[in-house]
Amino acid sequence: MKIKKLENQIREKKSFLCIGLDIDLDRIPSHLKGEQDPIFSFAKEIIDSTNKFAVAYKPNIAFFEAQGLSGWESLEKIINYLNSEYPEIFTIADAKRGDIGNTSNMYAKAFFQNLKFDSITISPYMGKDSVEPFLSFDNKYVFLLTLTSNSGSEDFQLKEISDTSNKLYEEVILKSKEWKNSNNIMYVVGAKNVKEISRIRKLVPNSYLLIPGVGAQGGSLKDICENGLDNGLKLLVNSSRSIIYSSSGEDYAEKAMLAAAKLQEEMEKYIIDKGLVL
Ligand code: NUP
Repeated sequence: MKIKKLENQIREKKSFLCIGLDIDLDRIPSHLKGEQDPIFSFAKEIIDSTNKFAVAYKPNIAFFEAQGLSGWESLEKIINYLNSEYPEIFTIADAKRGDIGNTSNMYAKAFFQNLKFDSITISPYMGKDSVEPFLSFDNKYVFLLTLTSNSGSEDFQLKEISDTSNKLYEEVILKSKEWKNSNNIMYVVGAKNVKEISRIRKLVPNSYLLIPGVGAQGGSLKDICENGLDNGLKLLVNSSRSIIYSSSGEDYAEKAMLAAAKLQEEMEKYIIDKGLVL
């Protein structure tokens, strides 16, 4: 079961690092531009050089969609490469989907059956019947956007709902626990929401939290670990740009490896400092 593999990897690698593959053609090193599929070549080198330190990869689908048909082909090659060369690694399609049930079912088929991702990010705001189609697949997981890392998260997610005095993001969590196969739900929480991370950890002590926003967005790994890391080790911290664009030269894969190793080293330190059992 893939989730067991994820748990084992976190303990073996002493890492809960997820590397975001937000691959922008304008930012990849110029020596790759002449390759037949520069996006895939870039991703392959990044994956080969960083996988010792990472337990998950998260391609953000927007970057591939922006390239049209060739972008989808690159995405397909990347997920196939991960699944064949590194089957223990957990994969997340950061697609932020969610629609009426009939349509969600098609999104689920696209990302789970066709592309064979292990999980997908979902916007929860169309409610139960928009999310449940994604939960009906065995061994496939849903990351609900709960409290996002952008400043606009204040517009709705942090607002109190008048009849409960819960914040909207809390209501998303509480409601989602009632849904069918809710054990397959995980939650996305932006790194800067430090206070809320410990609140969310208490609301869903046995669920994975995916925390983006370390690196380019300035979130602190220390704060995340203080508030979200416990013996369950059910945490994934994502960094994209600060790893994959560590260098714009021919040494990009090596520099990405060093950036990933540095984050892993810090993660290991927090695991040890907290006295957690590996
Ligand atoms: O709340 C969120 N914040 C966020 O940055 C939810 C996300 N899925 N993301 C994604 O994480 C974002 O779209 C990007 O793919 C990645 C963060 O990238 P970076 O800031 O580490 O480069």
